Amino acid sequence: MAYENSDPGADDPRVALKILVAGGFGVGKTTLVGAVSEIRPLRTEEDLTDVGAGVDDLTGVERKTTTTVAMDFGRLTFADGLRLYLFGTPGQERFWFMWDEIAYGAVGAVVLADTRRLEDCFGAIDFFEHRRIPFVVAANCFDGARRYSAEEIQDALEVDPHVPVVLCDVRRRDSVKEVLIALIELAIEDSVTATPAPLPAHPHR
Ligand SMILES: Nc1nc2c(ncn2[C@@H]2O[C@H](COP(=O)(O)OP(=O)(O)OP(=O)(O)O)[C@@H](O)[C@H]2O)c(=O)[nH]1
Ligand SMILES: [Mg+2]
Repeated sequence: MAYENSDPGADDPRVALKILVAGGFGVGKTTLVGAVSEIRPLRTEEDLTDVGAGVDDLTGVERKTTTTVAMDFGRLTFADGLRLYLFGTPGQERFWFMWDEIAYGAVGAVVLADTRRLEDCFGAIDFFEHRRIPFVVAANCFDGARRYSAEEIQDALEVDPHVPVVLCDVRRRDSVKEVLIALIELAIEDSVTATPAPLPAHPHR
């Protein structure tokens, strides 16, 4: 797959797809969308001290000062005319009631994982498995965290062997693109081999 236009907004995309970026609290979803978006990303950050004082477990992300309370939104266009609209979900469980709304019409998802807190992404994996939305697991390699191979992470998560597990650094644009390309390839593969699940009724209709 080719990379994006030098002026990505100039041409109309031939195909536009909605992609979700999900995962546990503080795993790097907002960072990922911001690293790759060709437009200024929409963010809904609130100060952690106001929103979750005494509630949020900051273990592993002690330097984090804000959290997503609704969603992130960004856009990425590849040179072959494929445009991705990226929707980042809020990570904290008390905001998960919004996930169905945000997920509506998505063709695939990135489940971001932090290998120091792998269990935090189980909720996201369950969510996409139940809705039969194709997903890749992307392990965000935080500085200082022990490195595991993709195979080790796949074993630990016990996900279906056809679910790609990719190591990434969500701060790096090229690294995020590799994750997104793996997801698009999976979504294309799934669409030719599987009967697509019927689109669920919109949660507010
Ligand atoms: N060292 C390091 N820090 C990272 C990395 N990825 C993200 N961070 C930092 O970790 C924190 C988490 O980033 P966010 O992008 O806000 O995480 P999030 O998943 O959107 O968080 P919520 O929306 O609150 O669930 C931020 O302080 C980032 O700067 C990484 O790969 N390495
Ligand atoms: Mg966020």
